[in-house]
Amino acid sequence: MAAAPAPAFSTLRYEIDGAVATITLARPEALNALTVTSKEELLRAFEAVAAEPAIRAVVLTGEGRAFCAGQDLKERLEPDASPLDAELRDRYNPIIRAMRALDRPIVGAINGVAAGAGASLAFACDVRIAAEGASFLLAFGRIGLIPDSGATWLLPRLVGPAKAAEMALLGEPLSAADAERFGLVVRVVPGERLPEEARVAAVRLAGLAPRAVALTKRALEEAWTGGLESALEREARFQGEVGATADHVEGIAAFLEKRAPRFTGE
Ligand code: T3D
Repeated sequence: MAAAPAPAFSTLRYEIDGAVATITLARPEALNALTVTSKEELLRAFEAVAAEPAIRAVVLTGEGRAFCAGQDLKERLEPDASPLDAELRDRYNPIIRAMRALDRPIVGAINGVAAGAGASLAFACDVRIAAEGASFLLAFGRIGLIPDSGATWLLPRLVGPAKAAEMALLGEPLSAADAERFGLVVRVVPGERLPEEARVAAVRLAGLAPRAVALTKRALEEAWTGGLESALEREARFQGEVGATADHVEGIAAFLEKRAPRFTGE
């Protein structure tokens, strides 16, 4: 099935290539810092993915030398800027929810520094690959704020509570190499290789059985909030669902016939 034409945006690029959508934050002159418009557009981009079943994987990346420098601090000083709690509830939190609720995997191609809410965007991806010069920075303490946009929940689960506390309280940046050591990124690659590495990972994800990928993402997500008992029961429920799909039958047939599977989402 062909994907619908890509919607138009002014602060990001939204490109579809086969079953993969690539969202590129594109305000490089401000290190892709997030304005009201870019937050609204980013949410709209994830909504466009959610509405398009032909897209089976997403790459999120940034243009230029940064992934995203978080809230645009120049815009924050404008007299009509929303109060911080409203800005989080109305603009940041919906993006993080949309990313975590999306039933397609998101590959974060972390091309440079990911700071503040930009780091949270990276944490909300399902798989992260980093360029050698990339880093993660909870730059909140320096401006008298607390980590937000899901960072206090996501980061300890990704790197462990001790490293998360160091990053959150002391504002220590995490280099790409250390991010790999702590399991935050799956791989560090030379910057020029990053787009291709991210594309290969996304294409691979897009070739898997869509319902199984969706329910694996959900099972991993829900397992964070419950005990082993609820995980066992959820796995049984989800497995019952994917076990009844044509893709499961096709997967077994392909294995036995020693060929690549042709998954259709049925
Ligand atoms: O609405 C709300 O406020 C609530 C939500 C809050 C969520 C948040 O994200 S709060 C955290 C906001 N982000 C930050 O505090 C990070 C600020 N930026 C930095 O710490 C550094 O720029 C970086 C560590 C990201 C990169 O450092 P460096 O030395 O590589 O670059 P630079 O020279 O500092 O920045 C280059 C340009 O980008 C510079 O502009 P200029 O001087 O060339 O015209 C700089 O002002 C601009 N820039 C960088 N970050 C931001 C930014 N402009 C606006 N907002 C930014 N966040």
